[in-house]
Amino acid sequence: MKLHHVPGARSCRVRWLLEELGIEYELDQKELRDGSLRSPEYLAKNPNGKVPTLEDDGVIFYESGAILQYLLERYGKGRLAPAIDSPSRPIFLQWFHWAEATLMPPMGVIMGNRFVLTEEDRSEAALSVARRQLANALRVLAGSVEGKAFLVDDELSAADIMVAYSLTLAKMVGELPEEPESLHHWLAGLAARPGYQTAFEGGFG
Ligand SMILES: N[C@@H](CCC(=O)N[C@@H](CS)C(=O)NCC(=O)O)C(=O)O
Repeated sequence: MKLHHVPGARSCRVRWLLEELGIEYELDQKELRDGSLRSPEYLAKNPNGKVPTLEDDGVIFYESGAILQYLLERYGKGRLAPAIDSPSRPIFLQWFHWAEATLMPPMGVIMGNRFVLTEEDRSEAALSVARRQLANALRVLAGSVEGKAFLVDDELSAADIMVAYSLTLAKMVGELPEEPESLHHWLAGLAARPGYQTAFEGGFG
């Protein structure tokens, strides 16, 4: 199995899950700005020119959430996700998808307007709307992790991995406020795990 990865990118989610499941993998570590994500060989694997991309058993595919779901279904043996018929399953799915569908869009706008877009394409108005949306999402998350170590039941699930990646990104770029405390407490518990530490090796590249 081969994971195409950039330090600090969403491929950290995949690496973290691989570590937690104890799956052996080869890492193809790339950099955001050296053009390697735009090479014809890489674009043949992922025409979006983004990471993560996973190669396993003759199949090549992308989208961090889809990759996590595939790994759980194929290699999870029931770990890191509530059973399909568990009442916790819908809540697990809710948070799993909330990470990319609700938390990441404002982060994308913030990252774009702070680091990626050219000066003329940047917009203070867009940045301030995205920060309001982020604050709203963080308020929702904070209420759900208050006094808890994990989002679902009392154990680590792939929903924690999906969401904690996004929160780590917000923290790394100074977009995570000091309050509410519950967010920092929840993230610190997850960040103490060896799998998290391996996944985030190299910081944000
Ligand atoms: N929804 C996709 C987003 C993938 C994505 O945007 N990856 C970023 C890094 S976090 C990337 O590779 N950006 C490189 C670029 O746009 O040049 C996923 O979850 O896999």
